[in-house]
Amino acid sequence: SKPAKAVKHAVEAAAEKVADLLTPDVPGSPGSGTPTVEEPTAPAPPLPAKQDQGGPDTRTPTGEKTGAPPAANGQQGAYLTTAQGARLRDTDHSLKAGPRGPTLLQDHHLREKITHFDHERIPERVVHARGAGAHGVFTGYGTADTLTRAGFLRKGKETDVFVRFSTVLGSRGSADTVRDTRGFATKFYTEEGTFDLVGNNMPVFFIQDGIKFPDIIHAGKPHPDREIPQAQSAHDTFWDFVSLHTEAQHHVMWNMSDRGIARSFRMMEGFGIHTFRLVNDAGETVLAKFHWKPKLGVHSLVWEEAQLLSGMDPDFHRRDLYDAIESGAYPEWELCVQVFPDTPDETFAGIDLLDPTKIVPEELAPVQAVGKMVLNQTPRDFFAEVEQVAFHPGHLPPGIDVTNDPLLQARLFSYLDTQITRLAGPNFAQIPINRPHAPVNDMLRDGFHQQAVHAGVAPYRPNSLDGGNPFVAGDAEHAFSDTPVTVAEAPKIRANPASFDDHFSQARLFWASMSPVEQEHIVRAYTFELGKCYEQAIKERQLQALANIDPVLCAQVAAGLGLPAPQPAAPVAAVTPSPALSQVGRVWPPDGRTVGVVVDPEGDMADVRALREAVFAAGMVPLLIAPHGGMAGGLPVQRTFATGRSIEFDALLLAGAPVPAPDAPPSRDAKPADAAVDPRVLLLVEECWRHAKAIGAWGAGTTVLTATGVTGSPGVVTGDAAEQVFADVLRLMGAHRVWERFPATIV
Ligand code: HDE
Repeated sequence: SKPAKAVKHAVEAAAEKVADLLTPDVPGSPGSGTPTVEEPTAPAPPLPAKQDQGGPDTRTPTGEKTGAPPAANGQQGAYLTTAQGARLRDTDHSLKAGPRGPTLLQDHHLREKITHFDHERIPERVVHARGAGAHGVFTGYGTADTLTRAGFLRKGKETDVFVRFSTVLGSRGSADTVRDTRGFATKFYTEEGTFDLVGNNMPVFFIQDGIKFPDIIHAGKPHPDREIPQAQSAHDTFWDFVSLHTEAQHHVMWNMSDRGIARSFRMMEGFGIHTFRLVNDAGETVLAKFHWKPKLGVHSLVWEEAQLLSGMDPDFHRRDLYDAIESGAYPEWELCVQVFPDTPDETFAGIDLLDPTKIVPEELAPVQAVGKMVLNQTPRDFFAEVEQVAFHPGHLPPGIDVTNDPLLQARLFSYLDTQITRLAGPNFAQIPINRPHAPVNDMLRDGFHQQAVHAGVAPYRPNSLDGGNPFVAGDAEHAFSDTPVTVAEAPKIRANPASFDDHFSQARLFWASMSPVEQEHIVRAYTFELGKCYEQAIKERQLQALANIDPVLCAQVAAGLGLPAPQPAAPVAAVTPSPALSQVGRVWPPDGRTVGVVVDPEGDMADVRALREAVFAAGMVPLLIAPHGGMAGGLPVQRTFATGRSIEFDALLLAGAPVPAPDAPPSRDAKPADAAVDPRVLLLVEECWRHAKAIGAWGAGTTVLTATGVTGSPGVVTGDAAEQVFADVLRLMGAHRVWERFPATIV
C-alpha cells in the first residue's frame, strides 16, 4: 500500500543517515578520529528544509494569496538582524562600561532581545491547554447534498483543514496519556467561510447547561490550595462535584472506560456532541449529530501503559501523530452524520436531541459518511499554529446552523470571549492560522494587533462614499442565513425541560454495551479514582450513583474500596445494549502501528531483514531493539535496551536471545553476567504480555519466552520461520489486543 511504501522510504532514509554518521571519514563521527567540526565562521547556504518546515503563510489578513513563494527555512539570509532589520555585529555580549563593568541602559539590542523573550508566553487555554495539531485535506463525498447546502460537502470538493487534539484538564506541559476526555477540534477553511467543528472523543458532556461549565472545570482542575493533582480526575473535588451533580454520570462513565486513555489521536472517534441543524438549497432542515470515524479503528491503552507513559514519554500522543505523518502513514477519518427529522419536539426515539448528556445509539440512527479527512502535514511552528489557533462553534458556513441546546448556546458566547484574553485582542482572526481562506470583507477596524491596512473612508453601511460597497448577499450569493425556527411562547425562566432529569439510563446503556473485559476496566478505573479520594462521604455518594446505574458495577467497586454497596434509589432502567459502543470483538486494519523486534546482533540477522520487509508491507513500522545503537547486521537499530520500553510497541517479536549488555541493571541472578538473557528483554516480554499484546518468537528468540514463562499462553506464537510467526501476530493485531489474556471477572 502507499503508506507502507512511504513508511519504508522514511525508515530507509533514516538508516542511511545512521550509516553515514558511522562512516569513519565524516569528521566528528564516532570512531573517525577527527575532531568535532568547529562553529562555522562564514555564511553558508541554509540547511535544506525538513519535510515539515516551510515558509510563513502566504495569505494577507483578508484572505488573499500574496503570491510570494513559501520560504524554505524560518531563518532567512546569512546575517542576523534586529527586529528593525539592522545587521548585528555581536549577540553574545551586552554593552558594558568595560569588560567588568555594569551593563549600559542604551544597549538597544540587549533590551529588544530580552524584552521580546520576557513576553514570549501567552496565557494557556483555560481548558484544553495541552494539545497537538496538524494540517490536512477534507474531501466531500456529495452524500449530504440533499441535507445541507454547505459547499465543502459536495462530491470531490477539497478543503484545507487544521485539527487540534487535546486533553481537557492538564496544563500545557502535562502528560498526554492521562485519563481524560480528548478534544478533537477541526477548522475547515471552506470557500464560504470557516467552519469549526469543535468536538471531543466522547459523544456526551458533563453538564446540560453551559452556565455550569466553570463549576465542573473548577472541580476537575487541581485543588486551589496546593495546585495538585495535575491533569487528573482522581481527587476529591472532581468526585465531590460529579457525585452531587448526577447529570455528569454518563460522561464520567465514558471517562472511566477505555475511551479515557486513547492509544493514539489517530485511533480516536470524534463527536460534535450537540445536535446541529442542517439546511439544504430548498431551505428544508434536518437535525444532525456529527461523528468522526477513524480509519485505524478505536483503540485504547491499558491503564498501566498510560501510567508508565506519563513518566517515560509524556509526549507519546504528540510524537505518535507527528511520526506517523512524517513517515507518510497519514491518519484518516470519515466525517459522518446521524440525521433526524426536524420535529417541533426535537426528540428522536424518545431521546431529547437538545440534551448533550444523551447519545442516539447508532443502531437507531445510522451513522452516514459524508466526507473524508486526511492529515498530511505537521505544523512548521508549533506556537504560531497549534498555540494560536482559535476555534469557535459559532464559525459556521451556510447550510449548518445551531440548535437551542443550552450547552451549545453558552459555548457560542465563550469561545469568542476567551480568545480576547488569550490572544490579546479582537484581531485574532488575522493570525495566519486563523485566516479564513474565503475572501474577507468586514467592516471591523482598529484594535490591538491590527495587521491589515484598510483603504477607503467608509467602513460603515449604508454609505454613498464607497458607492454603497459592500452589499449584503442573498441565497444566490451563498449568504449565511439564520433558520427562522419558531420560538415557543414561554415564560422567561431558569429551568430545564423535564426530559433532562434522567441521569442514569444512558450511563447504564453504556455499561450494558461493554464486553466483560471492558467492564472489568471500568470497575478498576472507578476503584482507582475513588481510592485516591480522602473523603468517605464522597466515596459513599458516588457508590450510590453507581448503584443507580448498575448493582453489579456498584458491588464490584464497593468491594475494592472496602465499603458496603448501597441499593439503587429506584429500579434500574431496562436498556437495549448498543454493540457499536464496544471496542472489542471487531477486526481493524493494522496500518501505522509499531512492532518492536528484539535482535541479537551476534545471531542470525538474515531473517530479520526479511521480516522488516514484511512489516513494512503490512503498513506498519518495525523498530529494531538491540543491546547497542548504530547498526546490527547492516540494519539500523532504532531502540537500545536502555531507550526501548514495551509501551511504544503494539506487538513484540523476538528474533534472538541477547545476553546481558554491559549496562544491564541487576537481575534476580547474582550478577547480570550470569543471566542468559538481558533482564530488560525479559521486562519487555513481561510487560507486553501483561498489556495483552501479541508476542511472537522464533529460533533463539523462543528461549526468552521460556525464561519469562509465557510460552503457550493466548497470543504468544512461536515457530521455526519468522514469516509464519509474523503472519500469526498480524492476525492477532487485527483485534488490537489479546483480550483473552485479561481475566474478566464480571458476570
Ligand atoms: Fe470547550 N472551551 N467549552 N467544549 N472546548 C474551550 O476555548 C467551553 C465544550 C472544546 O483546541 C475554550 O479557545 C464552555 C464541549 C475543545 O483550541 C473555552 C463550555 C465540547 C476545545 C471553552 C464548553 C468542548 C475547547 C478554551 C460549556 C465538545 C479546545 C480555549 C458551555 C463538544 C479547542 C478556547 C482548541 C476549548 C469553553 C464545553 C470542546 C474557554 C463555556 C461540550 C475541543 O472557550
